[in-house]
Amino acid sequence: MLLDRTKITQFHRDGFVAGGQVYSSEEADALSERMFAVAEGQGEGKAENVGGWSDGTTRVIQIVNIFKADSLFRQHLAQPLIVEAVASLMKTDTVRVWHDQVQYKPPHQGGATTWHQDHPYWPVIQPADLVSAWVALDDATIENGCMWMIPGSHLWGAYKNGSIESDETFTPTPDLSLVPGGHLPAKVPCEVKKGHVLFHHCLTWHGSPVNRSDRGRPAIAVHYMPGHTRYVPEGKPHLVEHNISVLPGEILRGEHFPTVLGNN
Ligand SMILES: O=C(O)CCC(=O)C(=O)O
Repeated sequence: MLLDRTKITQFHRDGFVAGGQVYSSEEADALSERMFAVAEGQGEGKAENVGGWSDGTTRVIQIVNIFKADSLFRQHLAQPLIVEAVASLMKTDTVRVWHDQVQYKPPHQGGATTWHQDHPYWPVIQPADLVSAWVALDDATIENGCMWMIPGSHLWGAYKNGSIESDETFTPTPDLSLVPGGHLPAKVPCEVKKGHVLFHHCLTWHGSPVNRSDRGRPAIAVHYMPGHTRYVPEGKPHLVEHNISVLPGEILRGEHFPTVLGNN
């Protein structure tokens, strides 16, 4: 079991919690080798999307639904320790996958993932009760661009469209009139050891700065839905929405949204 009562309480207070080790170093290496293969078009199958972003000097490689391209990543969705932990965090006995997402920041030129909340980017699913499990496939440190979080921010609802302004020190600079109490708690770095997992709520403010170190930063996030998540097609569309076969208002299930705990 990854999470005891203290850690679960910490998650509900802060909106994120470190979960501990889920893979050995060798297992993490095996996943990162497969990740590079998929990024180079040498996977067993095809991911939903292999892309990313660049500002000319830095870049992030992003792969969405790598589980469709590789059997080890398909197995990863149902990693028993992770699934048990997210079920307890989401207080559900049914867990499905919304989608997965690799973000790789290459050495020296790894780009930033700007401060944001996840759920406003997923307006087609409701309610905002999802939890993500982010596994480091090599040590994620302050130097190579680990994630940073704002404790308690998951309790504030959606901030604008989910995108949060920040300054040159990678510190959020939101409109404080939209922050409860008008005061922003200090950002917290979340270093994660290779093969370990970090959980965050889908409304927690988070981001990851550039990687100028000698070491790449490979990681896989899986965004898990509790069983009561429904398809509510309002607002802007989403990359994986074309995979949805249920009707508006129905529970979101189907072959593209694997059930990893409970009945389909
Ligand atoms: O991998 C990162 O640095 C960012 C990932 C992220 O934003 C997420 O998992 O929600």
